Amino acid sequence: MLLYDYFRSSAAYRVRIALALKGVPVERRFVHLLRDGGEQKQPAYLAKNPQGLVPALELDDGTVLTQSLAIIDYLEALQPEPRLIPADPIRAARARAAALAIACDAHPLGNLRVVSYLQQQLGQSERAVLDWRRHWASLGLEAVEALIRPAPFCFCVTPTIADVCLAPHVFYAERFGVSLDPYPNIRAVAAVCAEHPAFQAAHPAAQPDAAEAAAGP
Ligand SMILES: N[C@@H](CCC(=O)N[C@@H](CS)C(=O)NCC(=O)O)C(=O)O
Repeated sequence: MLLYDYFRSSAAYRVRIALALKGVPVERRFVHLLRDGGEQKQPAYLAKNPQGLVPALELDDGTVLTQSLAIIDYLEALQPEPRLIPADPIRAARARAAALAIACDAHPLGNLRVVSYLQQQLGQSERAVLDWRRHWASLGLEAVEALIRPAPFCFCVTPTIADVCLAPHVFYAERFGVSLDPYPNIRAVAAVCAEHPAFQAAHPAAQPDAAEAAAGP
């Protein structure tokens, strides 16, 4: 399988964590979201994912899956262990709720195309865009803080889909200067995730395209 990836993409980071947790090997192709006007908007990538977003997962028969949570559902069906959706229906619903609070409610508002539109089409300043990012990232953290019950991961002794979505959101929030001080539950879970080898392997700083970006102009 081939993962179309970008080191700083929260959505791709979710898929990298799920792949690492399940021990599913993939090849990777890096789609640089900023280079040459955005490689995600170029015809070669749009042929894979017409939505022009990463991640995408190309299967060995050429089928392309898009949307991080749909890709993670596929991985869960392909390789059920370790489970990312708890067996208990209430816990499963809660883990999904935390994941969706991040992936559907908070993350899209900080996405590159959204903030580029704010700046380039609506003439908002860098400062206003930073405030925007922090505001929506914080609301996402508030929502998750109230939902999770660290055990020591969000809901269980092992990571679930909630942790898979939370770690990238924490990375994003901290990158833009949001403090985790008001969120003790999230701080506890983030610390446990930071010690877990799958989360470490998936971290943006550990990706080959991060090194390339650092070495670039
Ligand atoms: N809901 C999608 C979101 C994918 C997404 O927004 N990806 C971002 C990076 S995190 C992207 O490709 N942005 C490119 C752009 O905005 O042009 C998913 O979960 O896969």
